[in-house]
Amino acid sequence: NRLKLSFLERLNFAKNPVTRRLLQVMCDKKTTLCVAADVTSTTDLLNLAEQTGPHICLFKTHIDIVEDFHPNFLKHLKEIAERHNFIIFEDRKFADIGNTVQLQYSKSMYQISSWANLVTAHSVMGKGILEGIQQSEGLKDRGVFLLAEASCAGSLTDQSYVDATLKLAKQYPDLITGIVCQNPLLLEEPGVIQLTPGVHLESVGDRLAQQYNSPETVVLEKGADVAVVGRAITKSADPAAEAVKYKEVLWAAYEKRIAS
Ligand code: 6AU
Repeated sequence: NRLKLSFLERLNFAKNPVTRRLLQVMCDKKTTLCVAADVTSTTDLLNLAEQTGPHICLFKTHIDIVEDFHPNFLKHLKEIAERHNFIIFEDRKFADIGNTVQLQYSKSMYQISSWANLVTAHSVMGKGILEGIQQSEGLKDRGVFLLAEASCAGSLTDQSYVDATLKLAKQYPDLITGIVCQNPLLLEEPGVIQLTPGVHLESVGDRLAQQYNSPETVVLEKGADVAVVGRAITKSADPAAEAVKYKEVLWAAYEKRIAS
C-alpha cells in the first residue's frame, strides 16, 4: 500500500525521471508542499519563488495569467529553482486533441515544454493528449499529472471517469508522474504521486466553488502525497513564514501516516 511506504522507498518504483527527482527533493528538503503561484506579474512570481523556494518541492504556475510575461523572466525563475532545489510545474490543464496540445505545449510565446518539467492534463480527450506531450520537442525529462477529480463543488467527474482516468494513466507509466484527485482512490502504484489541491488552514472555501480541507485531512484521510496551497500562502502577509507552517504540518502528517 503506497500510503504506508516512505517516499524514499517509493522512489525505486517510479518509472518517470521527474517523479524520481520529485521524490528525492521531497526527502532531501522534508517537504510535500506545492505552492500555487496564482499571481499575475513576473515580479510577484519571482518574489514568491524566492520566498517560498526553500520550503517547497513544486512551484506551480499558471503562466497564462501573467500580464507582463517575457521569455527572459524564465531564466530568473529557473535560476531560483536550481538554487532552492524545486521543480517548475505549469498547471496548463491540456484538454484538446493531441496535435493541438502539442502546439500548445511547445509553441506560442510560452514554449512550456522548454522550461516546465511537469504539466497537468485532463483525461477527457483520451490518449491523444499524452501522446502529443510525449512526442513534443523540449525538455527530455518531463512528467504529467493527470486530473481525475476536482476540488471544487459541482464538478462533473464521477466514479467511472475516475476509473477510466486511472486506467489511462497506467498505460503511460513512463510519462505519468501522478494523479490530481481528492481521494486515496485505491491508487496502489507506489511510483505514482497523488497531488491534492484545495488546502487551507483557516478557510473552508471561496466564493467560486473552491472547497478546502486542512493539511492533516488531505494527507491522513484523502491520501495526498503532495498538497497544493495557493492563496493561503500567496495572500498572507508573510508567504515565507506561511510556507514553513504548511510544510511542517504536512510533513508531520506524512510521518504519522507511514508510522501508523
Ligand atoms: O489554494 P487555492 O485555492 O488558492 O489554489 C488552488 C490551485 C489553483 C488551481 O488551479 C489548482 O490549485 N487546482 C487544481 C490543479 C492543481 O490542477 C485542481 C483542482 O481540482 N483544484 C484546484 O484548485 O492554482
